[in-house]
Amino acid sequence: MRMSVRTPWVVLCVLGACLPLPGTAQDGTIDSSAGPLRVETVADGLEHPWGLEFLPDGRMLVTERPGRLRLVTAEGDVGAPLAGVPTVFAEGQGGLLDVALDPAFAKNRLVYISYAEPGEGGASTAVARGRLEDSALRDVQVIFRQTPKLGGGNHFGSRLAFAPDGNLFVTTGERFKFEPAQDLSNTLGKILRIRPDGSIPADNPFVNRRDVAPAIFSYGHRNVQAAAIHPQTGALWAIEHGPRGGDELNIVEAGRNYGWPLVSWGRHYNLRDIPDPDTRPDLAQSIYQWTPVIAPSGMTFYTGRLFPTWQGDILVGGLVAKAVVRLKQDGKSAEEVERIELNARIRDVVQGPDGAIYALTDEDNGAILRLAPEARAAP
Ligand SMILES: [Ca+2]
Repeated sequence: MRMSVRTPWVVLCVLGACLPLPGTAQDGTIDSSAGPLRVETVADGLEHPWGLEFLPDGRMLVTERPGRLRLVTAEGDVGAPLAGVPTVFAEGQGGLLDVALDPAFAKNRLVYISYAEPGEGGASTAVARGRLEDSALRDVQVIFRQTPKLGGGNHFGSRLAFAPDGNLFVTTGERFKFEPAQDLSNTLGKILRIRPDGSIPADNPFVNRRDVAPAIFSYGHRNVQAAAIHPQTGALWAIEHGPRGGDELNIVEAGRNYGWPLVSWGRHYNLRDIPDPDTRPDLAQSIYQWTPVIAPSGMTFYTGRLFPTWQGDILVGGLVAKAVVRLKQDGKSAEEVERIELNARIRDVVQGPDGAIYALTDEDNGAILRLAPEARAAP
């Protein structure tokens, strides 16, 4: 059975009988197209956890939006905040955001974080990296920062995704200021492509234009908080928040304009009009959109062994949907096929080394949830 996204219930299924229970996300068994799913809280007591990454040793690195980075063991023991994390602008949607491991982490121990960086004029999205030790990030360097800093607490992005070629994609937002997403002299409302040390790849699409910020890979984005590399094509796929309606899934191509705020599937609350139609031939077309919104957070392509029927599927967290949303995709197009209702704002979705699905709940007392099949067929 499938519950409405607005209903404040979870579904408890026992031996095939499903019973809705009130409350927040909790341990139990819920129904899914892959059979009953066991949902368990691996750890809680995390304040608005935002990004999660597994280390090769099975531990997790988790960000908390107020500015803490912690190690969490597979058993759920939550470590003290790591030293060395830069001061963040922890207001509104700002704070410590995503975390990513260097592709050569096993050798260099480098960890990347994105965050809202405070400074004169307000804040802006920044990326830093440091070497992970058990109690600290060491030798932390800021490898990217937007300029100038701006007032307001909205639309900082930001997800980090390493491409197969070793470059780092950084997604941003337009700080709720609309037009900057079309202005190529800044990095607001853009997806950026940098080298791991923050330098600019020589084959970025606008490196030969002096009037363009050279880190720009694509533009016309509103607020991109979900991004992942397609496991077969190697392309970056990203999902951004629409205004009132119009969350969109985009395949991100070099140099392309994704339209915001010239066009949108949504309506911009009552602040201003976004013209119809929802796209134009000269603008990149999203491959899927949600109206009403799910409020997309983190995403992953599922490639694990626990869910054979979900191979290659997109799993994206929904803040408003309070669910993990599953989409089928074929490398060129995608379509939602299922919502795994969790009755909590979901901020990130990650595949664990065990093939289970891990989700962060965006709450004052946020949790790491683990989703796995309740019972597996005998071999
Ligand atoms: Ca668009």
